Amino acid sequence: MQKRAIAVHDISCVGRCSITVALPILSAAGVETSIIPTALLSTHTGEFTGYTHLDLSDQLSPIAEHLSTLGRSYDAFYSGYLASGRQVDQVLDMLDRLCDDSTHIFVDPAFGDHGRMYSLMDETMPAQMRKLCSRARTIVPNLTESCFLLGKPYPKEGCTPEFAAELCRELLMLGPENVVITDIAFSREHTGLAIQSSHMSQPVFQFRSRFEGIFHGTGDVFASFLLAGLMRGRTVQDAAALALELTHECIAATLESGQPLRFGVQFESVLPKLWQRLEEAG
Ligand code: PXL
Repeated sequence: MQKRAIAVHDISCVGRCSITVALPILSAAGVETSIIPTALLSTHTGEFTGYTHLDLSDQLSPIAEHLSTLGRSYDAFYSGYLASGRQVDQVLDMLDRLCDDSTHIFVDPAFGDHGRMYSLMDETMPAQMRKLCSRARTIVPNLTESCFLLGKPYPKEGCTPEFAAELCRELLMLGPENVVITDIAFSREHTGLAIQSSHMSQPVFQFRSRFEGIFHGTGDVFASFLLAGLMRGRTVQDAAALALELTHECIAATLESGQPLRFGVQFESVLPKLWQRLEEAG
């Protein structure tokens, strides 16, 4: 049976993030994907100025209410960038309306990076997002979001394996079964993931060589590849390894193309490989 997901993110018209990444990646994995847009922006807020921003909070409950009458169930509920801390309560309400016990609730907190919250975020976001993480089966925070979620200072001087393990342990205590932290690095040369599921006593780490630069939207690209792998039956560690490998290839392709980095990473050329690798997995 074809799998079905619902993706709850903003629409950034230009810049390859959120829905413009989640939708093509999940579709390329063979997953039917519906969307609920949380905000409409002309670009992401990372390396652009003068962007437009329309908060779609007043649409969320009516959309969820209508969708709940359609008699459809979802194999995965994928939440990403939300326009405000208040929207978390609306997303929690969506979980009640649109999900059942078998729905994989997959949460990318998507509110910060590089030690800071994104430009339009309000202070309530970390505490609100903790509530959503508590309802999730899998969470995919980056190092910055993990620190904000747990009220810990961002390790400016670098992360240690002990600190990464502490983050994983405390994030698991919020309630999810699987924690995948991105942007984990113990040296300048590598970057990667800390992965821990509730049955594990320690995280496992996966690394790739690090490219110099800030690559917008890679969190969304990675999370979308990860969910694609999970929905196609991979284990968390296998799906994470595939997502890390493919994200690395997207960055390499972007650097080779010479495109300005604020337009996001070139994931399009990697989609055939995603399909191929998921088919191999059977
Ligand atoms: O990729 C995360 C993201 C999503 N949506 C918007 C953003 C960002 C990161 O800056 O600004 C609008």
